[in-house]
Amino acid sequence: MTYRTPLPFHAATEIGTLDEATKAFYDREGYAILPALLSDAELEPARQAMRIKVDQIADELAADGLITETYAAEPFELRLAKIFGHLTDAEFLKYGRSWRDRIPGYFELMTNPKILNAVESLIGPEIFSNPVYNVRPKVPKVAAGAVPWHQDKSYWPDANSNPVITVWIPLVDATLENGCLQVWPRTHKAQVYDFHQEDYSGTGYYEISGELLVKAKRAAVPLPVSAGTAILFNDRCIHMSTPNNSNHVRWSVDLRYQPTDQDPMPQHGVGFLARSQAHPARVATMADWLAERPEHVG
Ligand SMILES: O=C(O)CCC(=O)C(=O)O
Repeated sequence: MTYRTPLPFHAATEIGTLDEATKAFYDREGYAILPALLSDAELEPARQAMRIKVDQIADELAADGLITETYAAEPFELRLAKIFGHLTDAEFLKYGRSWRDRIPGYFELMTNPKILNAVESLIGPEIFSNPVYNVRPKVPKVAAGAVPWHQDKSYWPDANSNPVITVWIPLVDATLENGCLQVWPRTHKAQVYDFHQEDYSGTGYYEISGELLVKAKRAAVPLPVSAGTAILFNDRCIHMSTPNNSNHVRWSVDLRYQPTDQDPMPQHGVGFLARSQAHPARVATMADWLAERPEHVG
């Protein structure tokens, strides 16, 4: 008779922890790829949250007479593409270039232990979830889907918060065609470069300026990855993504984490205590997050 040896508890909870080679790569290149970090089942709560939002948008556009069909039977990757298929960029941008709603599925994703393990291996066990998290529905052909070359830190140049780690995860396979993330390696230890607000897409995204932009195009490393793979980078790493030239939506999230002793950036919203060895009772619950409380104080 054969017996299956169960995984010891600590092994099951430490999935996501970066090995030494990956940490060295991250430190040198400024990004790391964690292939298939999350399973389809682990992505599902976030997908469900996105479906709720898409339902709301479809109902609103139908009520305004802008669409005659809500495409409710279309699959996750196609529905929003169909909804905006004949609408303008401005109509898409009415809902924001990215979304930051408090729908329970997003909290489930942001507190996924594998993600927190990955972050812990870079900054230790006191982890604050930065208020800037984005759900990105990159819809085909909509100019607002493309994100110009930038450093995230240009959005909070005065914040004394370091390091801020982005965990970027696509919910469909991210490809060159649908506009996967692209990075400029080894820029993550640099200063905040000059930037300006771009004026061609209607988004007002920040873009690095001048000669650097020319260099970035030559240095670009595209990172096509499968759904559930995580790409980690910090807020100085220069990155971008191209428009979506496929027929489906390139759904992704970018989540941000930092050590707890850093500026929580209240000017960008309310973050939350995601993990703490020192104060485990203060870690925010779903109810805290929904109520926009940064910690559990009950
Ligand atoms: O998802 C994208 O296309 C761009 C993501 C990005 O710019 C970011 O996470 O800071």
